[in-house]
Amino acid sequence: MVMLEPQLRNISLQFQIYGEILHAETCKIGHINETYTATYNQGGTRVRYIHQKINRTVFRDPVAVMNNVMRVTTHVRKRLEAEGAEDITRRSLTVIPTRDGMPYYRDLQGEFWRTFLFVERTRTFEAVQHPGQAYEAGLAFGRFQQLLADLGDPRLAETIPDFHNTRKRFEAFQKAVEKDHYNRAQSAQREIDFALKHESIVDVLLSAHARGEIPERITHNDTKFNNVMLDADSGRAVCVVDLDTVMPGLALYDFGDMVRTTTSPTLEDEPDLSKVQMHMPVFKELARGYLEAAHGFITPAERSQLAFSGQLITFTIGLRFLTDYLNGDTYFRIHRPGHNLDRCRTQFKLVRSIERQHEAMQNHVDGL
Ligand code: GN1
Ligand code: MG
Repeated sequence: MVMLEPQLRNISLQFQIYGEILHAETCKIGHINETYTATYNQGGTRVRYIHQKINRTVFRDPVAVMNNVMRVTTHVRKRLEAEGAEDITRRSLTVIPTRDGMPYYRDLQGEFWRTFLFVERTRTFEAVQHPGQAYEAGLAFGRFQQLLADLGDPRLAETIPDFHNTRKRFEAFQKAVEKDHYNRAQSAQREIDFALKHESIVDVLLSAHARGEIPERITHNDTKFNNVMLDADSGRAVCVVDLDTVMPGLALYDFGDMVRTTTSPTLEDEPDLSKVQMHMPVFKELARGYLEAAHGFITPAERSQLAFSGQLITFTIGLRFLTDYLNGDTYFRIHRPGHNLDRCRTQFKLVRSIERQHEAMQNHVDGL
């Protein structure tokens, strides 16, 4: 058990939680926000909540983030209620308001805190253990898109503008190489060359969207496998979490990040690159799960890019890790020197594996 920081005790008093906080632990999942799991005594029963400090360097407008999160969670809950679904407080996140009814608390340092009901009896995994889990992930994020398809006006705020704009990401990378402020380019020369050679793929989806071939939708934008809560007993997907980047985007970005985070049995920073491989049986299950939920709205143009989206997003995230490495590790939290370069290498290895199997992936998707 981690000692409760006095600061967290103060945070705990700000929200509409009945009972006293017993203890809290940091939750290490995620590279961006600071997350705590807190246990309260409520009428003699232990009830858990999530307290989270929003990273203000990454999310410049936390109020807009929380407006989005409120709209999204409220909408999903209403849709589930209308369907007569059970277990709604596990199937969609519940934001706990502050004592004066706000969706966030701003502390004296100006930091933004928010609180969610903890979703009990679930598990998350950093890597897929068997293809059935990829099916569950595909189904969960496809369903999430489907539930939000009728969200309506106004358009959700772009909490991070140009988040998946690979052209802009590429430009940021070029700038980082040019500056080479930390003298690290030399140690990443192979990765830099790999990135430069791939410039031609960065505009594919952006151009298709600009030509009107691929529509904007409400998408999750951070569909890492560890953002899917699976039921601890049945293994079925219960809900998706990490809603900070839910905003207008392309459905393919979501599918692509699922390919990135499910189809290799390895961690995102796996040092043994020989283990980093796109596994076709997992990809098939992922596509099956996703299309089971998305077949009603996904267009033929989107379908035709499902296989490519995995390559593009894996490349883009690798590029972002590389850029952050060159820029001195200011964005992604690292746990050791060179961590972002390791993450980049793992991503680029996976890109190569996807490229080698592109035809088989494409044939599979075309046949669905
Ligand atoms: C970040 O914090 P986390 O782990 O959910 C990042 C994603 C990356 C991911 C790579 C807001 O997500 O875009 O794909 O790391 N989130 C943000 O692991 O930049
Ligand atoms: Mg995230």
